[in-house]
Amino acid sequence: MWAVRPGSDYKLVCGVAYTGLPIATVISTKQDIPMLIRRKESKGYGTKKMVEGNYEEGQKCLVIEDVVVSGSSVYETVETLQELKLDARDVIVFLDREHNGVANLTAMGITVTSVVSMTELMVILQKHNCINQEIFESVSDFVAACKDTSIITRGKCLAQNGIQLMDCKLLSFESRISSTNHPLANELFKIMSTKKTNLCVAADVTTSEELISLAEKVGPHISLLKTHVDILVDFSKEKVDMLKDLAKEHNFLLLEDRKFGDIGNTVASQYSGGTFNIVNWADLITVHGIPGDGVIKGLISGVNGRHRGCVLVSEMSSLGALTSQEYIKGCSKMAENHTDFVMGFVAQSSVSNNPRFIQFTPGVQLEKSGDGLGQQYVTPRAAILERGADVIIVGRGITKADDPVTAAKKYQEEAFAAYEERVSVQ
Ligand code: S5P
Repeated sequence: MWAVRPGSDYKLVCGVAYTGLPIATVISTKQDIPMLIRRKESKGYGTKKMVEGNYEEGQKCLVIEDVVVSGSSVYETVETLQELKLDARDVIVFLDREHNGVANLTAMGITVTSVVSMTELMVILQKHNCINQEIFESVSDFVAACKDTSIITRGKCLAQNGIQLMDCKLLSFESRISSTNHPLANELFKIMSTKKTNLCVAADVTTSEELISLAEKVGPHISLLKTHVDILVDFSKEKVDMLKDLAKEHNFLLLEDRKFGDIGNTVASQYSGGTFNIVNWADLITVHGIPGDGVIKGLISGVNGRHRGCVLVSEMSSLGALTSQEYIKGCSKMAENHTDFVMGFVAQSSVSNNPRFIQFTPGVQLEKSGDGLGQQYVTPRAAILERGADVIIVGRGITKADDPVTAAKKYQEEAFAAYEERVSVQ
């Protein structure tokens, strides 16, 4: 295999999991070239963690595989290596099964050389009386009949794994700006694109001092800060003004997670009055769809010309949530009827294919799968690539971390990389 390699000066080799790995290991040790391993598992891993080994950007890497059929496995490996900015365009395989894999890969700019093709192998085996004419002919017929293969790219792969991502999820935030006339949806799409963050931190802390300190620290890494002001023991207008200043300074929006869920008349008073006077300072609020249209109408009555919006809680992250499919559909309909105020959904799946609506997904953590009180977690990558989240909402994964800034940065990077991966799907 080494003898038929397509080029020279390889600084790395990488086997395609799994059968390519022992071959690559032998070549690596014999030729004294460092080896990389690309994991096959994709769930929950960022691109960087998919590859084990030491490498530097721009290094030339030879990809090694035993058999090429459609070329999909080879392509997946090459794609990951190229995402890490490695020069991975050359591939050696032992056997070309002649199912169009080499042509498929060539069309993607990849050079493949093989030791033998299936036809050549049959000729050799026949010459040495290892197979009879009947087998020779049936294999030849099979090879001739099975040329119709194509490379499975990530988009097709998502579909094949039963992951239903609606079309609007393949659009970039930038391109979705034109789909909405909601000023805050517009602003959020812009913040996410320019600041390169689709992270919302759930600031579930109990004192204003902690809240301000957290907002100061994570401000540069977030597009939204979500609050539960009724958890604070010392809510005050001065502290809220400080929070608003920080939001302006670091360019993020404020989402008060009040989950309004009463009749229109009551929510109108809760929104623009009482201790918290939420309409005065929160750009966005969360609302339950249970009461029906009236809840939205009641809230809108308190807005008085300010730029405000709401997010409908249509599906919850907690175990045993009663948010049925019928309820979810009802929320989508309610949103379509009030596009001037509703800018998206809190949801665990894509509930609308309208690109104007932004999906906020809570229940996201890198470490844990639950909290013992019903919360259920998925990774940022799964939330974005499998569940269709546009924005991930992360609370304790950041607020309880030893270093919330490092944690926020990590969630920001993982979530934005997953979003970029999603929109690059063809
Ligand atoms: O379904 C939901 C909806 C929301 S808004 N599940 C949730 O967990 N939330 C909120 O997201 C919840 O109120 C909390 O503020 C945050 C999740 O926090 P974490 O610490 O579990 O990440």
